Amino acid sequence: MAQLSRPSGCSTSRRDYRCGSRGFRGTSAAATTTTSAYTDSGLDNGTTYCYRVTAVDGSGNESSASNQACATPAAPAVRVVHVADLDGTAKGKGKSVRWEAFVTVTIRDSAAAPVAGATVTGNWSGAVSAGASGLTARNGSLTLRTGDKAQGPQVTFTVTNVAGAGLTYSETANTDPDGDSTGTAIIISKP
Ligand SMILES: [Ca+2]
Repeated sequence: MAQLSRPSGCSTSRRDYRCGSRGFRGTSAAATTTTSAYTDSGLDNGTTYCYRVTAVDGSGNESSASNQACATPAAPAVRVVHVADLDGTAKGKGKSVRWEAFVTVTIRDSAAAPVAGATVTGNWSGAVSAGASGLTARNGSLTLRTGDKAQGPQVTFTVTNVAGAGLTYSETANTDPDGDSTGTAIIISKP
């Protein structure tokens, strides 16, 4: 995007003709505006667009054009992220049949850098049926817990989504270096 800026000294008075400006893209007028800024949209990324501005007064007299200013729009950077590890632990509650499971999820990007602030969403199934979600910390990890309500021999945690501003989740890249999960799902057994 490029903006055609208000000429210096332009007042906000509606009668101030200097506030009326006409932008050019190439050799034809791209837009006419009476406001202080203009956003040019619908452009192609990677293509350079150059602009000049003229001012037009109430009688249609047009100034000479300003110097040219150029800009090249680019697509926003996309960070592709995946689950780099799932680890599970379990804790018994004395003689109670109930127990608690914990899963630590680690998110990394395609350069293997830890991803902080990613929202990990998943669900527990088996000994507990519940959804769970949370934000990764600086080291790219977060730990989710079932609470003291697991009843049954084992519980599975499955990651259903990883989301965040500028992040794209690639489930097919999920992995687990120690092999105790598929990278997407992990089974945790009663202690
Ligand atoms: Ca693991």
